[in-house]
Amino acid sequence: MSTPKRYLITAALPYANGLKHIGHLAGAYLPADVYNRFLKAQLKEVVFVCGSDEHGTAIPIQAKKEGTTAQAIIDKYHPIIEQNFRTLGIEFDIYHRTSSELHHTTAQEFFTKLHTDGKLITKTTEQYFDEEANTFLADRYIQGTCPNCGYEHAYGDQCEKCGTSLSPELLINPVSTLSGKTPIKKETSHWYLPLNEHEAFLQDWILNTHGADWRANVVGQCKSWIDGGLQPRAVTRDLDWGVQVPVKDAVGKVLYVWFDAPIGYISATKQWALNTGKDWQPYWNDADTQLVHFIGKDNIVFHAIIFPVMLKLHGNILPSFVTSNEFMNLEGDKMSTSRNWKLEMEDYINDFVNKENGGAAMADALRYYLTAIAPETKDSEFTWKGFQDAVNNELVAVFGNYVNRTFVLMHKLCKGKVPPLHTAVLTDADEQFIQAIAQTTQKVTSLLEQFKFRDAQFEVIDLARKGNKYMQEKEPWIVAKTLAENPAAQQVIDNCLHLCLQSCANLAILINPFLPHTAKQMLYMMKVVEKMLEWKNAGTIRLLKVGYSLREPQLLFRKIDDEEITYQIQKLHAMSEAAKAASTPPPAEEQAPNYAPVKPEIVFDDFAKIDLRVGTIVAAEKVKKADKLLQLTVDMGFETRTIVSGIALHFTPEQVVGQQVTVVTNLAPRTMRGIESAGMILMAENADGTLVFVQPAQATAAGSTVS
Ligand code: B3M
Ligand code: ZN
Repeated sequence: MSTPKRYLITAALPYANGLKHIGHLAGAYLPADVYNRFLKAQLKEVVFVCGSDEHGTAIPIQAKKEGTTAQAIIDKYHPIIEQNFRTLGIEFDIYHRTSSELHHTTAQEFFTKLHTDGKLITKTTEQYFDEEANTFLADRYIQGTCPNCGYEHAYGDQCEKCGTSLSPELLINPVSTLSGKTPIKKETSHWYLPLNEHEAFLQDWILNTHGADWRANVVGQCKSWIDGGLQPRAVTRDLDWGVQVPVKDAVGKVLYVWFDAPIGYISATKQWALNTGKDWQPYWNDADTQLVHFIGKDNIVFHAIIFPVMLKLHGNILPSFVTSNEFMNLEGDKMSTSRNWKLEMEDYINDFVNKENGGAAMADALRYYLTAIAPETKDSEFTWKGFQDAVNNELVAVFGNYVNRTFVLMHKLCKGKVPPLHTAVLTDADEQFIQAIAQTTQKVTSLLEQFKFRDAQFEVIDLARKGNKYMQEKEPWIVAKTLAENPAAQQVIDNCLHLCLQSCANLAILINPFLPHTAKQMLYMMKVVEKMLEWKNAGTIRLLKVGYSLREPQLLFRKIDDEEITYQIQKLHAMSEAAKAASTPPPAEEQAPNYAPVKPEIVFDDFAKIDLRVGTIVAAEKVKKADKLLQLTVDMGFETRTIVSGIALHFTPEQVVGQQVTVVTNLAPRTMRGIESAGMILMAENADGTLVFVQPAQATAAGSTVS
């Protein structure tokens, strides 16, 4: 393809049925964002779209679990997921919703065109029906044993264990997830996309045109699908949640979620155009557009086989790249929402990012580690120790340290100004370092163009490593000691720091797609505007003007302590144990808890006397000779208090440190086991006696009042 005129980047639309974890982030959103920032730094015309997938059976199933409506579920999760992404620096141009009217009409028009052009076929077949719930059982409403791996809880559309995509008829021993009963079969009519008619096209387009430039995992999965023989694929369902099938008499039928969701990329582009006064059409209709899909591994066939056939039949352009990662495991096991073996973006943000002093840099720290271990060609593994090592040994010790040393020395030895470059006295080492800057830029550019994000980021850090080595060899701080007898030595110092500073400016440009917050911090230190980050500026040593005075250095990253990772590992195990306990249903008689009787009525003034505040537990230890008591040090914002709490049988000291709690602040002090307790911590008690903290849903400043 000649140089594209414009780019459209899409990242898979997450189901708005729950919080998303770092496996999702690493799989699609982070690489998409890096690519987006890389193209934008080249001043290309780029639109980066994403949004919530709000249809399919996953949503009403979650609603049932939470005892609410499908609408309430999407309204709850859509904004949180978007905010989580944005906090971690994922810079979508639009984060749209498939529940929007614009999407419904776009998807319906798309279907209608295929339908009226005679591109779809209809078939009447027998499908599973739940007599008790009086409904057909599409996709996740049916479970059974996977014919591929034997997993007993595979869904009608997919086995979550082995990733195979399924259809309800393939399940062994199917049961309805609505009633738990064995379903009967009943006739129903649906529209199908006759994939079998497009086999030759797919064969040629995927295997011949893109066999060499797409990743092996994508080509491999498509090949095995095509080799297996393609079948007509139903694009409608008997369901009441989704986009209505725009055909008269198609009552109670909606578009299959995997038919409407990818059209969500089109409706998102339309909404972006409406918001910005631009034209959306060329992005989907002009062959000079490069369309790039970033997706998870289990979305491959939908983006590389089914959606392309839909686009071709509808007259749109086809994707130039479909880029998918393998899976990222966590601490030795597969990430799983149902088993609670995961690290949610929300949790990471609460524990690391929503903190004063360096919190924002921790978003970059996560981005760094996830890219460093990106499962581009094979599964990879997130470990907390690995995270700590990457942050402490690479970001802090190599990148941050190099930038910091450069600025400190420039202030000490060059009066805080960019020193001149004395070309007459350049050494081989200087020349080599200048070359390294240019070569790194070329390498990073070429790797990013090939979607090799992991290697590209490695090269950037490696330039900082080379910078440290160069500085170590030049030893300007030693040379400075000879200045009294040899004033000309200042030229050696100038050259070294000139090149180190110019390399720092280059590092800011090159690291920007990966660690955007860090790049901005560096701009601040260099007192330059964002325009400097344009990619074309990289590779040269003419970025910072001689004589320009720069700011004092700021630490770009902080170290991760052992306690922080121990806490995270304990938390991961505790959460997964809790999920295990919750998945074992309690005996029937335990299901209705015995509620404590309601206390006698009080007037508002009685309540108003209680001073409730948010506090943060900053230290905890067991009280000697008292099994039940923990001595807590609680940061109340305005002061720090000691509170003794009877929770030692429920929590270890490590589990409570860092927790935000609600404190009764004006309760008269009590002395327990010789310790004066200045306040009380509110707890909720479940019917089975387990305790949970009453705490704010989001990080809140200590000392905030609760009313
Ligand atoms: N919502 C599946 C997923 O989150 C699906 C992606 C749609 S992309 C058009 O894995
Ligand atoms: Zn399976």
